[in-house]
Amino acid sequence: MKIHFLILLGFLLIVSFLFLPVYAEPIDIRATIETRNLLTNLREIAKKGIMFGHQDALAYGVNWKNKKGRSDVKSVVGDFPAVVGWDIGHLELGREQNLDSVSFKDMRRWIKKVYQSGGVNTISWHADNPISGGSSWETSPAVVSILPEGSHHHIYLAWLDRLAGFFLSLKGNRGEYIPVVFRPFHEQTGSWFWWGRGHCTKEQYIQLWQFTIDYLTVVKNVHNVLYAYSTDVFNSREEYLMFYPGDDYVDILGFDDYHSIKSIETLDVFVKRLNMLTSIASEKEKVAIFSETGLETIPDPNWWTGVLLNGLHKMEPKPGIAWVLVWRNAWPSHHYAPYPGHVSGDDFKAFYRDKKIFFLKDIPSLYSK
Ligand code: BMA
Repeated sequence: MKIHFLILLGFLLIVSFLFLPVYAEPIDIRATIETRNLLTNLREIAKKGIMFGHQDALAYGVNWKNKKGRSDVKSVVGDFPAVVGWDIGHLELGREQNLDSVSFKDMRRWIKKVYQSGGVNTISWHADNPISGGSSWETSPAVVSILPEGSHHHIYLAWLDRLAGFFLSLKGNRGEYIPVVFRPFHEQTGSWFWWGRGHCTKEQYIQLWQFTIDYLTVVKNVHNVLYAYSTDVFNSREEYLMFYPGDDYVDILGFDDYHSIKSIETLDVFVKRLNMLTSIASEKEKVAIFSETGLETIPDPNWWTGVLLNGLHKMEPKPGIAWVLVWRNAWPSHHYAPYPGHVSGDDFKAFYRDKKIFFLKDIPSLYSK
């Protein structure tokens, strides 16, 4: 009797272990528990469906700004995006507002709100050119000068000190740090940013990436950040990995694509890219994301289900991507999510109802086990 009981117990234990999620280890070995849980939960989510994200979702929308509890996505479907993107461009300069006039004080508040409701905060960085003082799009050579041996390295250190101060200022009610996904030096396979292709060598890019992460984690003790490597469009595995800083320096793999999702005509290119991304991510045991996309002003009334969802459904699950994020709703001629009365509103509601697409109400809190 006793032996049978022990065998049964052993069997049950083995079965329950098989169904437990495998805990993902962030590259920062000192990552906080909430940050670890976030990575593990992103991995689990990607096996089940895709979260919807929107840049600056809570800060403003088309024809409004800074209204408590408002979001264009919420106004259309009655639910918030599960992922909210923010940009910290100009934080490096010590400014109070980012390059799109969002105050960092408000951003901090919204990041907390998203965290408390269980969603994800992802942060991009349209940093100014540290040498010329121009914008991110001012491409005179700069990377080489901010590396440890470079003439402007001290300036870059001051920038990172400000970033670290911001990350460490993100705290929940128990005083715990709020985890965020940081996606620096993005779209590097394109050549429009000063850190992009043609404006620095692959080695310099990688050195900048690795230095940035080592400095934030080791020197500044920032342990609430997951790091996302996010290219622009790419047509081969080699091109995707062109600037890859190594498995020890990346938690999440993504890409931005505003091209192949324009219409159904190029859907196969889109699906091919998604499949390349998820293959690389699953090989490397990293989480995959579709870090930025969208059709500016969404003039096609069926774009959400006809193009975006259509492509996402065709992706081979290996697992898939944890989220898809569309860019900001800045003004009437520059927006990527619908608002009330929008021509794509009904189709967006159909996209919202899809079982594989998760908005905030569909996800558990991603910060606990
Ligand atoms: C671009 C545009 C710009 C904006 C930048 C950073 O795609 O939306 O207006 O300043 O992103 O958010």
